[in-house]
Amino acid sequence: MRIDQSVINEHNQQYISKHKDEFGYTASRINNTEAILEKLIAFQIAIPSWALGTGGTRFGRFSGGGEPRSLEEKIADVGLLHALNKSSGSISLHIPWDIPTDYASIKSLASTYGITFDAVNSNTFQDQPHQALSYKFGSLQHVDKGVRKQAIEHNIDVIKHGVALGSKALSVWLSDGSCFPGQLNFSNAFKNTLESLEEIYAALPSDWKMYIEYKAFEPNFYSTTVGDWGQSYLFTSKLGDKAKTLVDLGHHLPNANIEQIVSLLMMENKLAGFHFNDSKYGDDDLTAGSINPYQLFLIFNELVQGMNDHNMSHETDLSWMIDASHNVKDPLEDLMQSVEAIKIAYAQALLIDAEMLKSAQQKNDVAMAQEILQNAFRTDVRPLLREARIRLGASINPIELFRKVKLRDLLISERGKNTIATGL
Ligand code: LRH
Ligand code: MN
Repeated sequence: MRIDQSVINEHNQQYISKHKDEFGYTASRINNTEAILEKLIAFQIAIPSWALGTGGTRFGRFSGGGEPRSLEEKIADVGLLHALNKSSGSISLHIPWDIPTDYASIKSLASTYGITFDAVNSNTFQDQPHQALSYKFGSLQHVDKGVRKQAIEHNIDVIKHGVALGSKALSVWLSDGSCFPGQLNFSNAFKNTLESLEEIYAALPSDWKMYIEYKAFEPNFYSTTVGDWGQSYLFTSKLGDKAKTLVDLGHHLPNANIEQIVSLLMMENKLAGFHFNDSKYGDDDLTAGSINPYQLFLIFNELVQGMNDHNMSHETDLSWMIDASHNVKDPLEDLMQSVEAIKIAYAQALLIDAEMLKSAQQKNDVAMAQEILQNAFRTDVRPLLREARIRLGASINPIELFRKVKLRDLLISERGKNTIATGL
């Protein structure tokens, strides 16, 4: 499914004059408008290949129809998102949910949509048909060397798929852990996992990274072998410079201070990037910024300061990815809202006067420090995002256009009402 540029331009026409007023007003109140626009235009967020269909829970799944039936249709859906917001310029694949059959045709198809391939994800949290050994009691941690070997080989296979597609990172999330006291020897599980990760690390091409994603619980409910940022940091520090910690916002225990974790991982140059989403309780995988937009803003405050302090490229030095699951929203609308919320938090963080904040902190002027942050957070930056989209040839209002041209209905007429996408 492709949307014609003329349809986007025609739809934008009706909003241009109102936008010019709002953009003019916003630009008149901030002193680095063009610098912020340049950064917003360059800021691309990878879309998870496993979140283009309706998710669900063990209690039920309510499909919305028109879901992608193949990797080709998933790339087309990311292409549609990118045409509408010009901010979703890459896809993150999950193997074996999205094994490319023909690398060349997949790459050329993706390039026709302006899509590249971000990190590739391995999967040793499910047993595949015809799999010799089960991951029921873990994979890289497993007491059985044969199971660990099988999981190591899978990760090395995933690297091969990624190399063929032009990806530059392997993303490893391990569900490994235990559900009951006494079930697992924690230090043996750690050592087995480290030894296994070392074999995978050794197979990484020289210009690749390995992301180690931590998670507090689920599917194991007593211990998780990579259960928090400290454990992930322990692994990445022992593995080497190519190993970094991936922060999935939903993988923390309640009230964890994620912005502090981000600040320290950046200080150690051990932050890989993010799986953006939001949550109220557990790994809810809700729309980014839908529950706690202030936390997302505070995380971007640490990111912008950290990237500037370490002279990092905002565009390429960290991996910006979404990880969501859609139970009640249209997957594409949900992803467009997440991209918008992430870029709003980024733009607000770019408004923060870092020098003024540092001087307030040096003077322990707590109230002023909060004033500086909240002035930025309470600034409506949406005119800046719209201006960036217009300059990129995208839609001023992606979701409204998605609905106006009935894209979901068109996808249903093309693919059917009951198609099920691989993934979560
Ligand atoms: C685990 C996780 C991980 C993925 C999976 C799809 O909860 O966040 O990033 O592999 O979701
Ligand atoms: Mn994740």
